[in-house]
Amino acid sequence: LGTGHALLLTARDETAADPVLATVETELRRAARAHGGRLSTRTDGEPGPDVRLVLATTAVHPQPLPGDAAATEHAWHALVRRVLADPGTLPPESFRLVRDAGVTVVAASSGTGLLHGLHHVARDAAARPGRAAEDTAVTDEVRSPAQAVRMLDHWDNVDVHDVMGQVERGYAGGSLFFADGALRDDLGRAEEYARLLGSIGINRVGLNNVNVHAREARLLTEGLPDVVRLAAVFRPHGIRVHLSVSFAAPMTVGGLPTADPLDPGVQRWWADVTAHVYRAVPDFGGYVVKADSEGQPGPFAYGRDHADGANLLARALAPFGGTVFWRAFVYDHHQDWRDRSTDRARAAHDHFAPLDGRFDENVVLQVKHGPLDFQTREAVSPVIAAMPRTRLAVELQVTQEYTGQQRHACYLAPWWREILDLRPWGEGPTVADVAIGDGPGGRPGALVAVSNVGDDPFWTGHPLAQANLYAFGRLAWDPTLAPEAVLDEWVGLTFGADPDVRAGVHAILDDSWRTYESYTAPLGVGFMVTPGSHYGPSVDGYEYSPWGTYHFADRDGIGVDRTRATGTGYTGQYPAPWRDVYEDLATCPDELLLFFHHVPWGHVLHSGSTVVQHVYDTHFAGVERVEEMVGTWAALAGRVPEDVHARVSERLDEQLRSAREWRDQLTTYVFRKCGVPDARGRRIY
Ligand code: GCW
Repeated sequence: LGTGHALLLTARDETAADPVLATVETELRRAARAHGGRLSTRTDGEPGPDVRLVLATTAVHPQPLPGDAAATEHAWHALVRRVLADPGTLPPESFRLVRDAGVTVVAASSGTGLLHGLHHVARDAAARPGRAAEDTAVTDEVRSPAQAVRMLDHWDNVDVHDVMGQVERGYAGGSLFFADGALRDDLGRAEEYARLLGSIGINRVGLNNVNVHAREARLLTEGLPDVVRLAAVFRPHGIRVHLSVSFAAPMTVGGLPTADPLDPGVQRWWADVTAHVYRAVPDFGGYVVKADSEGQPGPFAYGRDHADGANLLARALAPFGGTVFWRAFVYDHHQDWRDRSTDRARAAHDHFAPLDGRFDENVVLQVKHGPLDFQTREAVSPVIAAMPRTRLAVELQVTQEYTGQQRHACYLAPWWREILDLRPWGEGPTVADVAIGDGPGGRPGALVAVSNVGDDPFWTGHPLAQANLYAFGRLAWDPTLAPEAVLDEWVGLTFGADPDVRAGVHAILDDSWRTYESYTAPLGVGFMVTPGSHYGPSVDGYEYSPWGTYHFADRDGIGVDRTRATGTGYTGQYPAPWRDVYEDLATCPDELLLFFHHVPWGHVLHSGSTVVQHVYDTHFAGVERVEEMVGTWAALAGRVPEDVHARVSERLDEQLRSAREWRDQLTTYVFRKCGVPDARGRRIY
């Protein structure tokens, strides 16, 4: 604004009814304090000629406007009148942005729409420093989120749990919400987090871990005051909260003898408990459920299926407009490694595809993007194409469980774009379209991700991992944004306009996901991580385990035969063309080769290299790229805040150490299995 003036126009009784409007006002005051300029509201009289930014709800009557009493009609008066006289139809989260002759008008039908508009203007200003009021380009556009439900799930526990710590797969310290076995008294950081999420357009947050332990199961009942407080933290930013619940809660919390979804007593229990939640949190979003998975209770115990289970909760939520996010991550984690016919990758489709059409309309089936488990590279889950009569959410992992655990710099937006852009039927709708509701069934689902924040001073452990959180929100809003452009925005907002910092962060992050891939598990084979922690290499760590994640390397070859012809038949879960593309060695993409096929070490890839030489080359090259990252960052000393520089340097040192370990273990393992030397004679142990 500089010395200019901002004006917030709302109708008389609107602010009391819409808490997000108060946030818009607070944000404007903060901005004015930080960057200069003044703010007026509807009742403030005579804003004068220097109004640069007007935020108005469509409930505002264009006549009279503040300042109308004065003799002169200012330019902004005419513009605001024009917009408000005919604002168009604006859904609650949309906004209209009009720029003319140095004045910007944002109009929306709700506080949330206005807040999105304000953040858009702020982002735009930060991304284009120097773009000032004299910019006279005329704009008139409506902006809306592509995806209606944009959700972050927290895997936070109230208590600290022995193996997983407080935040399951959390790499940024303890929970922002809970400490010492209770909700924090001071929710100041949670408030900052809510503000941050609101600024990137997130509109739902799952508050607790999908593995629901005893204490957390009671957030529904005795713990409800905590949920009330957290809902109040998120509400002013347009975000609704969800709880992960335990399917066994009627027994463990309610004292009933069963949790059978067809039992009337169980149905009544869920209806009552849900009504109680809504009395306390009227805008409660609903439940998130992990059932019959990795030890969590579920409907299988009663001989029921997952539609019975999900609909039980959906019917309790329906009277209040709530939604159940039911996870499709269901597989046998007690597999016998000797059994070559069972294929974990098949499990979600085997369980859920036959249930298509049986889920109530307020059930969203939440599907991990890949068939296995958030690996660095996986094919897209075949469930996404298999359930046109079901609302589907695609689940991503912002927390870097398998992608370097926020010790490695790994910018995931390029990976997410590949996933979202894939066309499950070869042509027609993309994965993003299916989640949006533009798939064959036309049912809107959601984009969901597991959050990566904690109480770490840098929020995400690795300061550069903030870019992933930012990018998730931006891609959920608009899945067609280019990953480099999103990174550019994040760098501008985070570090300012220094072109060297911008170039340096791009050099480090743009290709970092492929770099990570290059020194870890090759060609889509997955895992090879240390069991339990999932950090660092352990090539055979899971090979004889019950978890169903094998690579089957022997002296002759490596990979999992998932073909219809000779393997587990998994390729048959895809529609054409993918069922054939993946089935045939001639068309299967290199990067997924070992996910779909078991091949000899000497098999020649489309790239022209052999599998064994590919492992050698990528692993040496990956480490070299990390060495370059270290140098690039070192050169930015003094140009970014010192504490950020120190933390990133420390993480990069660890990344380099770990990448060398991956390289040496992988190349040595492969050499010892097959005895084929590196064509370039590099050091193998
Ligand atoms: O990848 C696995 C993780 C588990 C997690 C599970 C899931 C919350 O290792 O820690 O449990 O996925 O997504 O449910």
